Amino acid sequence: MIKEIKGKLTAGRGKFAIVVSRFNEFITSRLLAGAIDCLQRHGADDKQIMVVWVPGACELTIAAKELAEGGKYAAVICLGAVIRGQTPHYDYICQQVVRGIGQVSYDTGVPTAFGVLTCDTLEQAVERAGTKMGNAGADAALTAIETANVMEQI
Ligand code: INI
Repeated sequence: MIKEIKGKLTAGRGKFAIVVSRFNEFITSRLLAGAIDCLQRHGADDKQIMVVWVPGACELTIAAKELAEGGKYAAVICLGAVIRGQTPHYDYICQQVVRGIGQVSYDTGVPTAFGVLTCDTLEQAVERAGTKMGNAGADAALTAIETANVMEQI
């Protein structure tokens, strides 16, 4: 018989840390609301959720690393919004953030979910922060729940 592991979509008793950037707070506050709502709907209570605000997307990684290394959290969820229109260094920020968050997961073994919007326009970000394209914060929270459960079973 083939042994198979599939992540359950229940928060269980583990704690979840959410790191969220203040830059583009109009968008990131909606990603945060989506992530919290998703965690709660999958069984997490307030005591299982910790929210850490950082200045911008570039600071997500260092806070996520500290939280993951502390060993208290089943998963870390990173939320931010990088919008091309506002910055010539958009590509550098995106590269740094994608790589940094992936590195935290890899180095610590704690699932670190990527809920950072990288959009050309503010309108695209709005669409992914709770309007027609869903909510990337909720998607990242669900990924965190599932991966935390997979890691627990492995
Ligand atoms: N931070 C973001 O989260 N999104 C952006 O779109 C952005 N832009 O456009 O510059 C941004 N910049 C700030 C950056 O993340 C750092 O906070 C800053 O460079 C200080 O380290």
